[in-house]
Amino acid sequence: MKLFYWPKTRAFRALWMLEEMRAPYELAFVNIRAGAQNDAAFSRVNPMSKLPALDDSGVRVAESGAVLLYLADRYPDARLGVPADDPARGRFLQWMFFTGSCLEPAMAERMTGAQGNTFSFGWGDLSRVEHAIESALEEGPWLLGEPFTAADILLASTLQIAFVARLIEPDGVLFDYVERAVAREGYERAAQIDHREAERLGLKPHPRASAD
Ligand SMILES: N[C@@H](CCC(=O)N[C@@H](CS)C(=O)NCC(=O)O)C(=O)O
Repeated sequence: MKLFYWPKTRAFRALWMLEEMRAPYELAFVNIRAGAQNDAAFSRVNPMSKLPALDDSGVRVAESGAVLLYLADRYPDARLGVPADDPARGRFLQWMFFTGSCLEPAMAERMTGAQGNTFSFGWGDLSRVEHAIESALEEGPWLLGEPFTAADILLASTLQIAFVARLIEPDGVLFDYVERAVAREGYERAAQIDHREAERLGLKPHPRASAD
């Protein structure tokens, strides 16, 4: 299993997933700051020329949500997904799509200061997105209640960015949720690898959001 990766990017989500699963993998470095994502060889892996992407013995997958869903299904024993015949699969898929379809566009909109049409835009707006996450977390520590899943990796890693960029205030239910997620051993291992590689490559380490 090869993860196309560069530190301090959305490839971190896939790294976190792989570390949670303890699956064997190697990192293939794509220096997106130097334009390596536009090389013809990588464009064949992901025609969008973006990270993350996977090559699993010739099976190529890009888009972080799809990468995590692929891994969850490929390694069911890691229990980071929900089997197709489980009634919880529907909710799991909903949250697997939510980060890329709702949270990220709402964050981008808030960042640009644009005034969107909340009725027509698929993500509504950031307030509606925050409210949806808060209501999902009423049931338990994670999106699906007790089990921690790939959907939590997507969501928590993206909320972390929203906190650092002060698009969402780092407090309350969402902050506690992210704190729980980053306390996991899988996160810690992935963060250490990301920091180590960022340092080795001369990049600045990721800032962490704090409640103060
Ligand atoms: N929707 C994509 C977004 C991926 C993305 O934007 N990756 C950034 C790094 S965080 C990238 O590779 N940018 C390089 C470029 O656009 O040329 C996903 O979730 O995988």
